[in-house]
Amino acid sequence: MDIERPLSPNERIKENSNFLRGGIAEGLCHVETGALSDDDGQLTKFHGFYQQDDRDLRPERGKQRMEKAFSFMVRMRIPGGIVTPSQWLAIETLAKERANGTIRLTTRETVQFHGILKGNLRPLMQGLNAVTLDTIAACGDVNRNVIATVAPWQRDHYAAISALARGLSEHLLPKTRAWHEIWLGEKRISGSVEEEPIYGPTYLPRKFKIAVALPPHNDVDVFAHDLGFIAIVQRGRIAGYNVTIGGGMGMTHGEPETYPRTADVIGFCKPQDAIDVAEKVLTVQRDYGDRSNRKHARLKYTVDTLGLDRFVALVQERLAVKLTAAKPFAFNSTGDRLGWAQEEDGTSHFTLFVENGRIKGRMLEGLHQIASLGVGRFIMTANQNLVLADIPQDKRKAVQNLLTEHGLDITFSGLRGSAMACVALPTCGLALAESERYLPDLVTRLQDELERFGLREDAITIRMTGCPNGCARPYISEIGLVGRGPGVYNLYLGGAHEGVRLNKLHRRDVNGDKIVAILSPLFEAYAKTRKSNERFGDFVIRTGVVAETTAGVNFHENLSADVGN
Ligand code: SRM
Ligand code: SF4
Repeated sequence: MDIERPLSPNERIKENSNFLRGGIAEGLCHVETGALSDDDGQLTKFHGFYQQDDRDLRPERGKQRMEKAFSFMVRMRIPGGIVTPSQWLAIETLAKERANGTIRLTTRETVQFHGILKGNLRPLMQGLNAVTLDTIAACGDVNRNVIATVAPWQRDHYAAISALARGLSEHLLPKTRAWHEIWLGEKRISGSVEEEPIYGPTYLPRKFKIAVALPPHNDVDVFAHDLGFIAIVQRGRIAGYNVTIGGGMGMTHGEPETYPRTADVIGFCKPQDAIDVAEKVLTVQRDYGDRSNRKHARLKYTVDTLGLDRFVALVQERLAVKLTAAKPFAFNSTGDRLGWAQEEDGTSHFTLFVENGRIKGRMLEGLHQIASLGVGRFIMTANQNLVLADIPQDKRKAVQNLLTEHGLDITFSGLRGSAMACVALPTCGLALAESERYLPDLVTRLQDELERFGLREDAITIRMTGCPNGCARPYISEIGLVGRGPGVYNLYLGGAHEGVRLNKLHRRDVNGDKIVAILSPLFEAYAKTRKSNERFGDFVIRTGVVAETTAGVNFHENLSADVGN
């Protein structure tokens, strides 16, 4: 990397933070404002939370010259998304008592609380700690929540991959005690010297994300991650993992040097070596990632700057064992298997569809009652859904009754079941357009069109984000909608149903009416002329609606001249 360029301001903030303490503890005492200082606002991410304000209220408060309606979003660290029923009940209580009364499941198998006032931050963290949960490194320039395919019905393999997710998360946790001191009041041992053996004092150049996939399910979108592990099952056991590096979604409109990128498969490792592989990939990114320009700091850019071969060689140099040739694998979907799945011994699992991950009202109440039965596990999926796992045979009827009573066992179209939207307005400070509050209505309109052509059951993946950062991974879905401004989106088409290929920009700046008008004839053509088992994303490429995109770097190239309204 070019060492002449100045470091980004965040590097100074991290370096001067005394291992992520900064002035957060003091800032909490300043009751005259609902906010924290700007520098501390960068550090709080490492503690799992962001300062936000209610954007719906901005104009009115601005008129009245009032401070913005500040509150905080807190994100938990839940490797593999697994919690016990009693932990779920604690999360629910905290959501009601300390946040805005909703639980928001995220695209990374965890929970976000919104609308937390400054004075509620400590009680919330302490409430989580009381049930052995935390928010450490859920955000910030560190390894984030590690996600894994959710497949409790594949018992042994699932146990292995979720253990790997936990192991990766624990191994790559920052070692600083800052979180325990600030939120739990832990006393610092005098004279103790702190260090970060893996990260060093300035942590990583940018966030770092890991996914573990269990084929044929690619529910975690493994190719969208900085680092991925694809389980290879041989003779009934996980023989090891194919390793992927260099995936990522975020980009900025109008800046072609930023782009989404699908990861490359770089080799195969044994199960016992996976954590070391992760550490070495992470340290190469730590040492070679761009610390000047945060828009160019993710691992995907380091891979493209160094070249894939050089990046892999640097990883190999640091590894005690060598990666061997990648093994064959195949994915068949990115979606969740919604509804009941039953095992031979009668154990059942129910995958609950949670529209855009927002749990409130009757759903919150129904889940409260199900958790109160005290059986099974609650597992969050990377599609923002919830699996009520390991329900014993004698409790299935009780769970089913509660699902029915609370209107949770419903049918919906293939499109709705395959839709994801990021949070966006009113809490996200970066949103340019609506997403979570708008996609359900748009899906209703598109679903009507699909029904006209007999495609109601087709699970076409559709994802919307309120800005180009890509939080719902829109660039890897069959239909992607990315906010450009109030009510307008860029429309992307041609991602693979299995999440192995990026989509391509088809139309710029289109509103809901236009989106329906563009997609309806494509749905009709798809219904009439698709090949057997052909997916919508493949169909639009075969019929020349969009060109195929392979890797990220050519994402902005070959835009057809007629892209526009
Ligand atoms: Fe994200 C920033 C929400 C998954 C890429 N993301 C944000 C912030 C914190 C806005 C901010 O920085 O002020 C959003 C908070 C909104 C709110 O009000 O809650 C936000 N991201 C989310 C969530 C909640 C979306 C959701 O609806 O589920 C997801 C939480 C995941 C988690 O539990 O950790 C979420 N974000 C993702 C993903 C998907 C993934 O990781 O699989 C991506 C794309 C993958 C990637 O990282 O490349 C993603 N979020 C971003 C980016 C762009 C990063 C980049 O490399 O350019 C930002 C902006 C940034 O970091 O500067 C961002
Ligand atoms: Fe906010 Fe943009 Fe992420 Fe949506 S994609 S949550 S608008 S940062």
